[in-house]
Amino acid sequence: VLTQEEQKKMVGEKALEFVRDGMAIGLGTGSTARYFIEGLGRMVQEGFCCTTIATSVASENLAESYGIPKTTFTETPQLDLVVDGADEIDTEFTLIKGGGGALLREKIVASISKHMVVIADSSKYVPVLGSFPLPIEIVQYGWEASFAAIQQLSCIPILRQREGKPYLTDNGNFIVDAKFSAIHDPQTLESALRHIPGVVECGLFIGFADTVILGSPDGPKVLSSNRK
Ligand code: A5P
Repeated sequence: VLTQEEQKKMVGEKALEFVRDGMAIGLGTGSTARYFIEGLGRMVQEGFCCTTIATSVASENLAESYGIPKTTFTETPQLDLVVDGADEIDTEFTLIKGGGGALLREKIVASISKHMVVIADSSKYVPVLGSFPLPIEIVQYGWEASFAAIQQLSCIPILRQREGKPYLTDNGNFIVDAKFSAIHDPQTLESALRHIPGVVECGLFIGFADTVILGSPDGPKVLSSNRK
C-alpha cells in the first residue's frame, strides 16, 4: 500500500508523460506539483526543451534552481499545458484550490492553458465539495467588509493567519478560508463571491481540469473529462 506522499510523487511523475519537447508549460504550486517540477527539472538537465510560467514565487524559485527556462505572458499568451495540484476534486472535475494560497495565479495560468492536468493523492477525490474550507483571496483594504459579506453566504469564514499575522499571498492580499456545510452549486457560489467588493478570486475551478491523475493504492490512475 502506498502512503499519501508516495502517491503524490507517483502522480507528479506520471504527469511528465503529458509534456512534449518545445511546450510552454504552467507550473502548479504545492507539495504534489513539486514532484512534477522536480521531474521536469531533471528532464531539462538532460536536454529537454520547454518554457514555463510558475503559479507562485515558491514554484518559480524551485524551477529556477533546476534551470528550467521561463517565459512571460507577453511572449507566450497561450500555454500548451498546466500541471497543478488541488485540495478537492469532484466527479465533474470541479476543484477547490488555494490551500497553498496560490489560487489567483493558478487560475490565471489555467485560463491560458490548452490542457489542465490535475495531480492528487486519492484523499482529494470527493463526491461533494466543501469539506475543505474554500480559500478566497481578498484585498487588504476594508477586508472586514469583504469578510462580513462572505459570512452572509451561510459559511464560517476565518482570516488565514501565519505566525500571528494575516497570511499574505504573493499578490499582497489576504485569504479567507470559508467553511461551508457542502458546496452543491459551485457556479452560483462562485458568482456570488465574485460580486462581493474586495474579493479578488475564489478557489473554485469550474470547467478547467481536462485530466485528473489520481493516486491509488496500486498506482496512478488517469481520468479524462468528457467535456472537451
Ligand atoms: C495551492 O494554492 C493549491 O491550490 C494547491 O494546488 C493545493 O493546495 C494542493 O496542494 P498539495 O499538493 O500540497 O496538497
